[in-house]
Amino acid sequence: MADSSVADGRVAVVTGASSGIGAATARGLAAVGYHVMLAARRKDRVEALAAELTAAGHRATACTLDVTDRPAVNAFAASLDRCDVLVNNAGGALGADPVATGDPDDWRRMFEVNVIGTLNVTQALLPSLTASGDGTVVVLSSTAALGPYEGGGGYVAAKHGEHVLAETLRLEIVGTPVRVIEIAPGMVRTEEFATTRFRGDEEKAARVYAGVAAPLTADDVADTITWAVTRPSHVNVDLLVVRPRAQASNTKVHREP
Ligand code: 8X3
Repeated sequence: MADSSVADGRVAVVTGASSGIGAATARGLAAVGYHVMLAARRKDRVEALAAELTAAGHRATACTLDVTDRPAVNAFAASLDRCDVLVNNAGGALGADPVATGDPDDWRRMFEVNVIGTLNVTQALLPSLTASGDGTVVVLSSTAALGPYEGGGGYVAAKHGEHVLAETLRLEIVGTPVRVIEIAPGMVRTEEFATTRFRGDEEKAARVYAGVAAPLTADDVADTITWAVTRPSHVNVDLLVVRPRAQASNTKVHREP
C-alpha cells in the first residue's frame, strides 16, 4: 500500500517509464505514495505497469507520450491537475562509433531525445512544479555527461548537453520552490540500453558487461532517485554519481577473466 510519508495527491511524472530505470523509478515513487504518471511511447507497456501498480494498491496512470513531440508534451502537461515531481528519464544511446565515422543521424536523434526531450517536458511542467510550492525536477543523465570515453561519440555529447541544461536551470530558478537534481549513473545493466545502442546485436550488448561481477540494476538507480526525491525540500542533491563497485571511471572497469 502507499506509504503515508508522501501527502495524498502528490503527482510524479516519469518519462521513459515503459522499461528499465524509468519503470523501476515509477515503482519506487509509487511505493512511497506518489500518484505516478507513466509517460512513454509504448502504450501497452505503460498500461501493463499502471495495472500492476494499481493492483498493488498504488496510484498510477498510463500516459502515451513521445517526449520529442512538443505539442503532445504541452497537451500532456495541460491535462494534469498538478505536478510535484518530474523525472526526466527518457533517453538513450545509439551507436558506439568513433567521432570520425559516427552517423550524424544518430547524433541528431540522441540530441533530440536526451536534450530536447528533457527541455520539452521540463518547460511544459515548470509552471505546475512551481505552483506546487515544492517541486522537484530530476534529470537522469549519465557518467557520460561528465567525461568522454572512446566510442561514446554522440551519446557523450548529448549527455553533456543534458548535464548543462540541469546546471543552467538550477542557476536560473534559484529562489523558486523547485529544486533540480541530477543523477548520473555509470554502468547499469538494463533489458534495453545496450541492445538499443547496438541495434539489437545481443552479442555486442553483452560485451559491455562481460566479466563485470555486478553492474548496477535499474532498481539500484531507482532507489537512488527515490532517495534523492524524498529528502526534505530544502535539501538539493545537485549531482549524484552512482557506479558499480567494479567501475572506477568511464574507462576503468574491473572484469573477471
Ligand atoms: C550509461 C553509461 O558508460 O554506457 O549512461 O555511457 S555509459
